[in-house]
Amino acid sequence: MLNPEERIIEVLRHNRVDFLSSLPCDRIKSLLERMKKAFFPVPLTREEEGVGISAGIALAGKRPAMFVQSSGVGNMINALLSLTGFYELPLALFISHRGIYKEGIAAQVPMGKRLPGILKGAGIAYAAISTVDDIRTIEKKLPLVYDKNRIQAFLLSPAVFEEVCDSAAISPPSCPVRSSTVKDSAKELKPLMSRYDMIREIAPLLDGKVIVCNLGIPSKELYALKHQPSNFYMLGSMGMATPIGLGISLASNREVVVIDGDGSILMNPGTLATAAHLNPSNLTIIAVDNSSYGSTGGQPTLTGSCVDLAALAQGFGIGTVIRAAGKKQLRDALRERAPKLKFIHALALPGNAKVPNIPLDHMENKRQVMAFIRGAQGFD
Ligand SMILES: Cc1ncc(C[n+]2csc(CCOP(=O)(O)OP(=O)(O)O)c2C)c(N)n1
Repeated sequence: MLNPEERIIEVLRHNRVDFLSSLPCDRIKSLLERMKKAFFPVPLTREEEGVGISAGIALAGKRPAMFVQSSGVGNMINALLSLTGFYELPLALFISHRGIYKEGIAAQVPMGKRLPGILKGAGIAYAAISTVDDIRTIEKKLPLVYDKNRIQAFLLSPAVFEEVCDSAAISPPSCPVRSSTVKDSAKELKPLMSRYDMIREIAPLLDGKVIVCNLGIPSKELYALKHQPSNFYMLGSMGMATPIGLGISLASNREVVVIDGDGSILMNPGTLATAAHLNPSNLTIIAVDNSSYGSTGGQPTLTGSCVDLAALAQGFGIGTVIRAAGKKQLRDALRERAPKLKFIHALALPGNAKVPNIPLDHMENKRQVMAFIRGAQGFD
């Protein structure tokens, strides 16, 4: 007889789930530990990035699932609606539902109690898994997630795992020794080109690659300068360009280039740590740093005052970090062969080009990108 954790793993296996992103909850700790061995694990720094990574995985035709705590749903809602829901991508959400059963932490109660109402209000389908018998509901509903491109939440009561929760030993973290001085290798560079000029400069090098572009004017500029069916013009979900690119790079063998922005990276910086940890060799992140929220009127971001994005990327553990400002520097940075993940800190002047809206429906954009990725020699 399988225990509840083994049964859930079996259901996921049966439904050919490929990638499992998670952020821990004490009540599902042994389930999470077991799952690390059964599926490709994506450890998250914040639940929202998992939505972006899962979207990328789904765009590559694979099957994502997430395991998070109920409090984490509060960190995901915009991305769930404006990315997963808007683009009709599949996502199975397994939520450790705190605050409703033998809860010892009072702060879990407000979110836990309101979670069904929050999901209902957001139009996200959910099913309560309150007893071991309810695992049958997962068996029934999970296939529809991937067949019908739906978001489906399963609210896992701690009661389900009461008997087995403490059984698995958690693998301990490694604690590296660090040097006490931080190397400062950066030459002094100043921005020379606008975002538009930068995209024009690198456009010939983007051929045949999957491009995930930051929302707003960057996407419009890319469309005007170099539309190709493998460009994904992100809408709505600010901060998700790098996670989406990371997801595609993990789930396909296509070369992926993310054109991100300083404001967006500052919104979701932890995803650089996730990217550094997973370290895909087919991913390049270009951080176009114009020290401003260009798309909303050019308000200053904190890269103009105190934050150094290259140092941030290095601090998060990305091995290849290149700073670029001039035309040749930028092209060379993109051409440079890196053993693994590459991060280009592209110093840009503020300002937007006058470019029209993108005359491409978002579902058509999704269809084209998915067809392009499918055309690659994938992992099937
Ligand atoms: C969650 C959320 N907050 C705010 C916005 C409004 N918004 C859209 S684009 C943008 C600026 C993005 O700035 P950056 O990533 O630096 O790119 P840039 O336009 O400067 O190239 C903002 C604030 C949004 N779409 N979503």
